[in-house]
Amino acid sequence: MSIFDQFSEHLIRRTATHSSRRGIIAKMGKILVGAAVLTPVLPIDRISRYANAASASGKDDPGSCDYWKYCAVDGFLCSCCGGSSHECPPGTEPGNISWIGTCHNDKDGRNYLVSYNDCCGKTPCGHCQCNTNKGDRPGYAMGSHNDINWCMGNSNSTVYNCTVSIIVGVADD
Ligand code: ABN
Repeated sequence: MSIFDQFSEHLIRRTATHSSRRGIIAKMGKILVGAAVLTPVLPIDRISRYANAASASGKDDPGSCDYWKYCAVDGFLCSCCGGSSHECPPGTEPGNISWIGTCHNDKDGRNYLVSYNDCCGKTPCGHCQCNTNKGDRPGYAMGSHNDINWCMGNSNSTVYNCTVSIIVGVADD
């Protein structure tokens, strides 16, 4: 037997003689409780964890209805349809008429005017349907109703594909 093996055996036997199973379990319990109490107060950088939590909630994700710019949207997000949050997908064109909303951006604490333009010329995209509808009024209040195919104002194609959200200005300056 090598010296290392002898030393290990000696150490293990000594530990076994001087400690009970219950004692070891009790010690492990103390360590676990201590770790649970101390970990939240240790000076660890948790910013990335909170950043992930924010994007998991969709607030930072242009492919999610929770994205701040989409507060008054009604339609399929062009960012899920081959375009982006502000660009129509290839083969479609923006409608001439738009719906305007005011959305609050948590990141800088400001309110922005957002224009919701329908993209026209292809069949409805069918992905990421969002109905956040802030400021929307029932259909009988035509001037404040957003559940409308704004492509109807186009001469080329009135077929609705998806909706883009374009920042047109700051609302509270
Ligand atoms: N403005 C989006 C939309 C398009 C067609 C029908 C309803 C709403």
